[in-house]
Amino acid sequence: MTGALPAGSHALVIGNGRTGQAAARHLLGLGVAVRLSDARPEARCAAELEGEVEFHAGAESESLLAGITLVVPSPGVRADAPLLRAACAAGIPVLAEIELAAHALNIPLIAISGTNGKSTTTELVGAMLRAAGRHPFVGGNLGTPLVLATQGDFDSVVAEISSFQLEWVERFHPGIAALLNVSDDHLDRHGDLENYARLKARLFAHQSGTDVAVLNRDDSFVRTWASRIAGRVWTFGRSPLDGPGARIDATRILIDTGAGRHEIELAGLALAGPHNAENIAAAALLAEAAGVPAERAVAALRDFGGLPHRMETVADYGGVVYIDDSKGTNVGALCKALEGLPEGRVVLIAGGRGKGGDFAAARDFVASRTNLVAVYGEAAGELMRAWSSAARVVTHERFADAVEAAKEAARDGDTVLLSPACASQDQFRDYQERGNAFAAQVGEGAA
Ligand code: UMA
Repeated sequence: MTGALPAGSHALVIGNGRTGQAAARHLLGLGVAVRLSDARPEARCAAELEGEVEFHAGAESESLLAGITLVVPSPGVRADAPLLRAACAAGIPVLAEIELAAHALNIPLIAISGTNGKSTTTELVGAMLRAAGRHPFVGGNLGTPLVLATQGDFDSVVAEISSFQLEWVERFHPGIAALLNVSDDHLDRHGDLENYARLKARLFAHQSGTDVAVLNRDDSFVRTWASRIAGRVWTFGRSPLDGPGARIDATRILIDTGAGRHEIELAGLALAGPHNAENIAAAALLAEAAGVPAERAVAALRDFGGLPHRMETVADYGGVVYIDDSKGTNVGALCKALEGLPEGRVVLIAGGRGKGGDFAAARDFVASRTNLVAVYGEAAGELMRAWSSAARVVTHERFADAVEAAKEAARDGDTVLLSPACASQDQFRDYQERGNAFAAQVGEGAA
């Protein structure tokens, strides 16, 4: 389906979360009749949508498709859900919420994807645009559905885009787009790394020669796409520059896109560690592609404080630093977290709900950096099997007990790191709730 939605359209929006409600409001605004469903029997229609949408809670039967001409699934709905299969079999178009947004937006769109670092990079690009006097919408997977960018007085959009959001796109076309890295994540949903990576590459599918694609040239998966992208490719990495882009070394980032060269000093930035150097390099290139003067971008970077639940120091007492990296929900994020910490022993808390990644890939990092690992939750057994021959691992069913064990084990000079390598939903609503629980529990000892 392309172009405006035909008159008389009747949409089924699946999922009564942030995306579903925003998509429903957006469609109502376009004059489309909306049926909004949620698989949870206890789901309730939001007050502002009551009387406006036809609301269904509970089992998702095919009868929900009766009279429907368009289906908009929330990102949390699996692509192989029976209702979506039935819609496809019946020839009913299925469109992602980000696709609806892109149809309605006529301001520049900067999209950022990757397994790790995309939230930090998205926020940083937003800050750089603001520092240049622009008024961007900053959202997407970050937390605010992209369709909300169509409401409000924005002059540009900076969107964090997940693989879930890219499952049902058709002509989603960011003029500036970045792919930061690809490693095991969401394999429980996408099957294997190839499929997951292919979804991420959809970011660039409709780019043309005037567009800019920012790629990590040191990432073996990402690098392979450079030759298939129609846009101008700018790369970042630690290896020597082989075209326009950014080169990271131990103390600075050299930016050279052909239009001029400048350097960014890394000392003194709140965004510390090798993984953040990559995020900064990508953000600087994206901002330059969007026309932000270099000195404005650097000023925004110097003022940037980092993101909550992303390597956030939440307590520091008794010689022990407590770091909340609850948003690190995959194995790659854990490796980067351990790699980025200064010298010293680490007591690691990991666990929750596994996402099909290979925990053994973090074994060497865990072995060399930790003196204790407290694992918890659904993935505890798998984590124990992956790491116990290389590190001291204790297991607990409940998150709070793992945190307590870590607190008790930590000694003067240690870092207690929550970097779970797993999703939170076995014991929490989301990673924020888990991070807040960690901060509250470790904060108790600070008084
Ligand atoms: N539901 C159904 N049927 C299903 C599946 C879910 O009815 O088959 C219902 C659930 O009962 C629930 C609702 O759908 O009521 C939730 O929908 P959702 O899971 O898509 O959640 P939203 O609140 O719409 O949030 C989504 C993103 N969630 C996911 O991708 C799982 C949010 O990303 C995003 O911030 C938000 O849209 C705004 O764009 C979160 C996330 O975890 C942060 N993302 C993953 C990640 O970063 O790793 C991809």
